[in-house]
Amino acid sequence: METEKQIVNVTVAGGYEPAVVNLKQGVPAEITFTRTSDQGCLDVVHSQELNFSTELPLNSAQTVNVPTDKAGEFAFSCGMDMFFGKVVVSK
Ligand SMILES: [Cu+2]
Repeated sequence: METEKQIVNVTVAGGYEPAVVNLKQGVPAEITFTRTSDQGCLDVVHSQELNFSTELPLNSAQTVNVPTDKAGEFAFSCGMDMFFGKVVVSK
């Protein structure tokens, strides 16, 4: 059986676009963040709940793996917790 993978691109420019990422439970997922603006303080994106933290060099796509074993809503934010997005994992 072929394993499918969910790949979501999020643009980071004064916030997260899209700010809500919908994922299916149990299917491996990754989010690719690309920061395209120097606006704000979004050079780090992290999530305690999703267990990732990564620097976002300008105009450089950075991919993180996102666990989808548990359904629910999980926040991610900039390094200073000023800008927020969320991942919604559902069946
Ligand atoms: Cu910030």
